[in-house]
Amino acid sequence: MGPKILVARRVFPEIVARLQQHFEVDHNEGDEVLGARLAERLQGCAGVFITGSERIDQALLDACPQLKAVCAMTVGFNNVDVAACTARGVRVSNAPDVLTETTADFGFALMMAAARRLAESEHYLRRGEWTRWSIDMFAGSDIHGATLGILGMGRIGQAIARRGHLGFGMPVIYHNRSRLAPEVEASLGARWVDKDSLLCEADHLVLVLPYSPEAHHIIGARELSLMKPSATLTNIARGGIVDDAALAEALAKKTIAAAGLDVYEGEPKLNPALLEVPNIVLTPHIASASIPTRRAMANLAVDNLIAAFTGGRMPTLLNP
Ligand code: 8YV
Repeated sequence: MGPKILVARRVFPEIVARLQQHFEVDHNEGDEVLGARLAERLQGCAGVFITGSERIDQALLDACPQLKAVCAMTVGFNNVDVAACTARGVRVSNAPDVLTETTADFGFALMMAAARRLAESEHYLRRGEWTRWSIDMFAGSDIHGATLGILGMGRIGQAIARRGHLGFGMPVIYHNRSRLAPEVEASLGARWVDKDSLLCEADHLVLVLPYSPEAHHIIGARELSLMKPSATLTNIARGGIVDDAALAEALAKKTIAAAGLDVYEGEPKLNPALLEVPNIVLTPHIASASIPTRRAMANLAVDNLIAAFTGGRMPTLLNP
C-alpha cells in the first residue's frame, strides 16, 4: 500500500480505481465541500486531489506538514497559494490543455446565446407569452462577421479566436499582457489592441484571463461604459474579474445589450441583481463540463499524483 491521499470531492469510479492501485485512498464520496474541515480530513495524507472548491493556503499547510503534493483537476489555480507550497517543498500541479477545446466551445455557445437572446426568449415561451410573430421579437445581434474581442489570449482565448475567425468570419481583436507571435496572430486573424480599444471596438467581448488580484474588477462601471450599446459580454474566466453589480446595472440600463456568465463573484451564490435582468444567460460554472473532458481533467490530476510519489516527472507541475 502506497502513501495516503485524499480525493477532496466525488470523482468517477474509474479515477478512484486508478488511484487505489498506487495509494491508500480517502475518497470524499459524499461530495460535501470540506471547507474548514479540509485540514482535519487531510491528517495523515501525503497528497491531495483537489477541484476548484478547495483552498490550499498558508494556514492549511501549517496544519498539514506531512502534505507533499497538491494536484488540481482544474486549469485555474487561484485557490492555491503556490508560493507558500513552494516554500515548503509541496509540489503543485494543475490540469491545462485537456479542457481547452471544450471550454472554448462553451464560451462560444454562451456568447451566441447572449447575442441571439436564447435564454430570454425561452423564458418568454415557457411563460406562455408567445402568441404571435412580430418583426423584432427577440431580434438580437449577429455573430458572423461581427468583431470578436478577447481579453486574455492564452490557450482557451486562442481556441475561441480560431472558432470566430475560421467558422464565423469574425475579425478578432485581443488584449493580453504579452502579444502572440505574428504568425499565430495571422493564423487566428487576430490583432492586438490596448484594453480601452478592445472595449470600444468589440461587438462581442469574451473574458478568458486567469484571476489575479490585478484582474479583480478589471471590467467595472468605467469599462462597461466604453462598450457599444449593441455589445455582449461573456465571462467564462473567474468570478471577481467582472464587477457583477456594475454589470447588472449596465444590463438593466441597456448600456450594453446582453451578457453570458458562467462564473460569479462569491459563487455558488450570486448577486441577486443578476437574476432580475432579462438580457443575460446564466450557467453554473460548467464551461469544462463535458463527460470526456471531466474524465481527462481528473486523469491528468491522477497522472500528476502518481508521478509525484513514484519519482516520475509530473506532467503539469506548476512549481518545479
Ligand atoms: C472547473 C475551471 O470545473 O479548470 C478550471 O479552472 O474553472 C473549471 O474547469 C472549476 O474550477 C470547478 O472545479
